[in-house]
Amino acid sequence: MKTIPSLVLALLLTSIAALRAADSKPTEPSRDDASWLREKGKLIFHDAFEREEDGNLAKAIGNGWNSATADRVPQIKMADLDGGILKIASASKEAGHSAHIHHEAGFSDGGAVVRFKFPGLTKSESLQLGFVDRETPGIHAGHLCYANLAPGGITLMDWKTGVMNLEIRQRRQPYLDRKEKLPADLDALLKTKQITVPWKADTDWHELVLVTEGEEMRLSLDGKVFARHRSAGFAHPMKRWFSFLVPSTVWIDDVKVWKVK
Ligand SMILES: [Ca+2]
Repeated sequence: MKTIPSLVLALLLTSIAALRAADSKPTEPSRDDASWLREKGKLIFHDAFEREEDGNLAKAIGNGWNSATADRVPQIKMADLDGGILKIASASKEAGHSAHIHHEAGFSDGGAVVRFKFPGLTKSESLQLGFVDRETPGIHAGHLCYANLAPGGITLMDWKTGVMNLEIRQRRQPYLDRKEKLPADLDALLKTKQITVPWKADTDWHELVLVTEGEEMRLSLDGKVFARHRSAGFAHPMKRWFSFLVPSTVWIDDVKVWKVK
């Protein structure tokens, strides 16, 4: 039997070790999550908004969208389909809540690709988007995890094992009500559940990709991973709804939801 020369063997083992190390590292900034979704995933929902809305109420957007806040203010139009764009203008004051628009999703690993822009119609425009599961007990309103795009930064948040976990929420709420500092241990715990990356909002169109893969959530903008965070709640097995929370104004041109697993 021919033996493998020891130098070749050593090189081979070193390259295997290097590959393994690369596998366990966080994903690279060059990672293309839109391609990952297209290549490994199944498209479970697509809306290009090429139609007119039907009134102002919860199902006015059509194509399976639902609004948790529209029926509170039936006289106000919060979702206007115009030229293939969903133009959201929340009546947050009148409705007592940011516009909450959601659609069935249904995946463990996967995500959404959204073309959006801030139209510059109101001050401090922001957009929160993420995943909800109202069928799992122990999570306030089923809020699992979100990305929030605000004028100065983008935040990724695990709410399932963070602020919306019922036990944590119950402990935290009295401090919020009294406008007091949180106890150090609770504050430290909650800090592990989110990450904020500085970002300067503008009024251009952007392609946003928000995915969860195991315990990691990643947000990409215009083809580049912009923020990523690992936290147990991101691995929730059923992202049942995809949802937008809009405090003021935002325009959405296209939404795709993909299931990888
Ligand atoms: Ca469109």
